[in-house]
Amino acid sequence: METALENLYKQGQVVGGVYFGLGQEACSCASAYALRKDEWLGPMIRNQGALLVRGFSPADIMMQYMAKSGSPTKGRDASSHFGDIEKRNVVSPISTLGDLIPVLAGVALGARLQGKHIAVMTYIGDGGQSTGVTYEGLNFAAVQNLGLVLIVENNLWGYSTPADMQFRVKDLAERSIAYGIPGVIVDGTDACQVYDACHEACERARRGEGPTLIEAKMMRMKGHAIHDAAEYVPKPLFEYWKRRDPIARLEDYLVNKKRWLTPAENEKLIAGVERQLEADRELAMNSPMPTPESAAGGVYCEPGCHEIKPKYAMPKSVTIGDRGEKPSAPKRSAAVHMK
Ligand SMILES: Cc1ncc(C[n+]2csc(CCOP(=O)(O)OP(=O)(O)O)c2C)c(N)n1
Ligand SMILES: [Mg+2]
Repeated sequence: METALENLYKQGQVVGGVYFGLGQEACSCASAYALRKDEWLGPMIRNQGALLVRGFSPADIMMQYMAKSGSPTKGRDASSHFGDIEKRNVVSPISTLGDLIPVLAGVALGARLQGKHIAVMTYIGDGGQSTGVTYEGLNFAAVQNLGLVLIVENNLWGYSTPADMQFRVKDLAERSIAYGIPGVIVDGTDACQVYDACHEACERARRGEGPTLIEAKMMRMKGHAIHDAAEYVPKPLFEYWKRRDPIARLEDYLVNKKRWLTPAENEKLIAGVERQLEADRELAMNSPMPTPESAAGGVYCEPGCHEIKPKYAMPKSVTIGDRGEKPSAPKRSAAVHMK
């Protein structure tokens, strides 16, 4: 899909830039699969894969980039700022890095007030994790014992800043110790590892045991966005990580290692995806732009526009000090593990 977006951009069909998650597909997609349908995702710009997993179509994403009237924001934004709080439980990305973290913690708190422990998931980059709001949001989730799964996407670059100019610790998962929560390191190019760690973190969240920080190590295989040729990245780094391409790895796992897919089934699968992408691209290309008269609509709140109803039950009142632990919950130990 992202390759199709790149082509649409080069054909002058895209309004604005295009952001890519190439090299990060395993992290983005496998993590989202660990969530249940009634749980919540807060994607960032590199998580277009997660949007597909949550049920958006490639046409939705293409039309959003092309600012078409059929796009999720009806042409009001030309990249990633859309979600779906009604059906898909997706919170719209917030550009100020880190700000999604307290929002998702708030979603988990809201669910708990309705009597349900749910898992909520969001992402932050190696650059964005330095922000103050990351600390505030994750610390809040930790002390409130909220089911936040925070995936730190360590893709070695924050725009043109290399990771070693962003932090001094060896592994970003070490940060979990200071929050008093579990920290896990995964190879972000291995879909199975990502899924296992996220599944385990979601299960903790559902048991009411609080947040988990997962550091996924991988590499941003393009520039920050399409305008950035990434000439500051040493070439051997690309070569090293190209050999660890997440899609090729999963394909090798399914076809050669496990033999769960025959080569013929795999070809059929790929052909089916290509066909869908082509159909979605046609649909997006042929869709109209918004009419000029509609430009002011849907920009400011209209009556009923932000009505947020309880999804799980009517909220209960809470007593001070109630952080969601069940009376039978095991006592949390001070020691924190890192895997
Ligand atoms: C608080 C804040 N500071 C700066 C920016 C501008 N900005 C947007 S993306 C980006 C780089 C982010 O790097 P990283 O967090 O590593 O994410 P990646 O792009 O690698 O996925 C910057 C500096 C921003 N959006 N918000
Ligand atoms: Mg980064």
